[in-house]
Amino acid sequence: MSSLSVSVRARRAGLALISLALSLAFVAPALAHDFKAGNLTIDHPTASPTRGTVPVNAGYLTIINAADAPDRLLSASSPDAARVELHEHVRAAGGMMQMRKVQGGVAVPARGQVSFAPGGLHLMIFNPKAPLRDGGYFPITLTFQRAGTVEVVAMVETPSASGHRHAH
Ligand SMILES: [Cu+2]
Repeated sequence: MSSLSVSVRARRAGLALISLALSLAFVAPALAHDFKAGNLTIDHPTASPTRGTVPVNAGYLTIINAADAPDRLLSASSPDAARVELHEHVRAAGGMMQMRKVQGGVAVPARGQVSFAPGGLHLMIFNPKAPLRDGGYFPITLTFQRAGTVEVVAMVETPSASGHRHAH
């Protein structure tokens, strides 16, 4: 049993953010954490720390759908950044990996899941108000076609070594 599992209903997101912040203050970092939006679970959202003066950061998470109907992540935003886009990596001619904005949102299959992870789908965070520091937190708002809007708190941590870095 995870020592920290936070269930968040979208309409109580504000309160839940406060209690999450309080619980996190008393536990070691890098624990799993998750958020609920209807039948969706948003598992362990993270954001990459700011490198130098680069004004973009990547966000990662897994969305698990317990419903018999598919859903779709339409958009993301943050009160602490100019804008957040849904991105994917694609292999271009010549084998180079490039990233591009996802058109039309990201499908979350019925009774399935979709992962945003290094080298694949990711959130692209543009111009955060303040640099993101390892061990910190960053708020992200996700809007789904069916489940509606949910606020999550990403932990700022360096992506695992298995993923390759991407440059802009
Ligand atoms: Cu990107």
